[in-house]
Amino acid sequence: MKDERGKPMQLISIIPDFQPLNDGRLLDKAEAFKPALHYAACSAPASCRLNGDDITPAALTDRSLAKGDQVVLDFGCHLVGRLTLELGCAGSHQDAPAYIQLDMAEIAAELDEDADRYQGWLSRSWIQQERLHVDLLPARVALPRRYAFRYVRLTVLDTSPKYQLVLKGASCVAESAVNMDALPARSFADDRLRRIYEASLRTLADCSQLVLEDGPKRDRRLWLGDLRLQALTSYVSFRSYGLIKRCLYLFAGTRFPDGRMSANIFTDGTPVADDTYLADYALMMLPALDEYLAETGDREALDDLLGPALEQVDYVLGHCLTEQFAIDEACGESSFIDWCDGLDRRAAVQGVLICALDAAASLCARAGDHGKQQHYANKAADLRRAAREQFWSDERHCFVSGGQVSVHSQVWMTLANVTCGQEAAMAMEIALSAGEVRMGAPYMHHYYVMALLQAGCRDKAEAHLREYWGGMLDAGADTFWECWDPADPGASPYGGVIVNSFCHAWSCTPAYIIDRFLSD
Ligand code: RAM
Repeated sequence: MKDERGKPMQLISIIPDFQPLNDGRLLDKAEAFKPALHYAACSAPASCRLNGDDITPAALTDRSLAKGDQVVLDFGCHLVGRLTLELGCAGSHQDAPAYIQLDMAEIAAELDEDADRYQGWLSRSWIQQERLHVDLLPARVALPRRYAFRYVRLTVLDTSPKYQLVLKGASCVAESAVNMDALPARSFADDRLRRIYEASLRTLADCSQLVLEDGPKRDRRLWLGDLRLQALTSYVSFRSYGLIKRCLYLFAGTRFPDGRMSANIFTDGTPVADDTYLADYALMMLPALDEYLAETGDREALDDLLGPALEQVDYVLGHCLTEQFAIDEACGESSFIDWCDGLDRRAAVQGVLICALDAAASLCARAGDHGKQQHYANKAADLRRAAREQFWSDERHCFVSGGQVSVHSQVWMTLANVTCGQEAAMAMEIALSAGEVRMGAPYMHHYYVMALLQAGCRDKAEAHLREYWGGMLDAGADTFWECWDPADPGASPYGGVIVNSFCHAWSCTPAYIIDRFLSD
C-alpha cells in the first residue's frame, strides 16, 4: 500500500515467494458451503441504437451491417452473466471472416471511454472488450467469459465488399447465488427510497456469486471489508447464511504464514490468500464474525473461527502500537479506510481496532470465556483513553491525526465510542467544513452514515443516504458504484473510470440502513 502524503494511493503488494498458510479442514468446510447458482434467461435487449439512432430490436434484425457500423444494445437493467449473439449474413457469399468488436458496459458513460487511452495502474484486461473473428455465418456466438453489463456495443471492424453482417438476436443468461424475485414485497415512505433500496439489493444480488464478490466486473473476488457490509445487507434481505459462512471460512482457511488474514482471497480455482495485508480489513473479521453469530447462533462457526479471528486483534495489539497505545505510522500506512489520497489513517485505524476489541469481547462472551472477555474489554478501555489523549484537540474540538483533520478520523472515533452525541456530531461537522480531505468511496460514506446515526443525527443520516446514493441514481445508476464523488463524477482511484466497477459490494448498504435504522 503506497500513500505517502499527497501522492496518489495505489494498492499493490508483492511479497516474493509468498506461501500462504492453508488449513485444509477450514477450506473443506468453505467448499461445502459453495452455493448453487440461479440462472435466469434474459432473451432480448429492451432497446437498441444503430449508428447513434434509435431502432427497434425487431427492425435491427433486418439491417445489414457493414464496416464501421455500430450497434448498442440496452438490456434495460444491470446483468451478470453469459452473452450469446445470433449472427447472420446478407449479400453475396461470405468470402472473408467477419471481424467484430464487442464492448460490454455497466453504465452508458463507460462506452464513451477510449480503452486505448487507459494508462492506469490496474490491468487493462479488466476492460470488458473483445475482438472476434467469425469464420462462418450464420453463427451462434456464445461468449465464454462472464460479463457485468447493461449495454453491449457491437462494432463491425470489417466484413468484405461481398457481404454484410446481420445481428439476428442477443441474449444473456444471468447468474447469481440469490434470487431477487423471491424477496417479499415491502412498502416505502416514498419512491426515492424504494429506488435506493432496490438498487442496493440489485447490487448485492449481482455481487453474490460463488463467493461474495467485490464487483462482478472487477476484481471478482472476496475482500474482507466488502464482505462485512455485504453480510449486514444480506441479513435484512437474502439471508445467504451459507454463502457468508463460506466466505468467513475462506479468510480463516488461507492466511499469511504468521496468521494474519489477507485483505482478499483469490477464489477462481483453488482459494488462495492474496499477499496483501490491510490492518483495518483484517480487523473487520471480528465484527463480521460477531454479527454473523448474532444472526445465526452458529456454534460450529464460533468454535472454528474464534481463534483465527482473535489472532487478528492480537497481532495489531502486539505489533502496531506506539508506547502511548496509539496506532503507529507503519500500521496507518498498511490500512485502507478509504480511497483518499493523503489521508492520515492512524486515528481511524485506532477506531477500527477499538471496534474489533469490542467484538472480540463479545465473541469471548459467546464462547463462555469470561477471562478473555474481560481482557479484551480492558484493552478496549485502554485504547479509548489513549485515543482521546493522542488525537483529541481541545483547540479544534475534533480529532487530529498526524496534524490533519478528516471526517474519517471523526467517524471512526464515533463508531468506537471515543466520543458520542453532540460532541461527535460537532466534530464531524467541523471536519467536513475544514475540507482538508474528502471522503472518496461509498465504503466511507456508509461508515459516515452509521456514525451520524450513532451520534443521534437520524435526519442528517437519512438526508445523506438520500443525497449520496440517490445522486448515483440521478447519474444513471442501476446498481451502486465503487466510487462516487458528486463533485468529481469522473474520479477513479485507478487512473481511468473505464476500470471502475459500477456494481460494487461495499456500496450495497442502503437496504441495511433503511431497514434497521430508518424504518419506524
Ligand atoms: C478495491 C476493491 C475492493 C476494496 C479494495 C480495498 O480494489 O474494489 O472492493 O475492498 O479496493
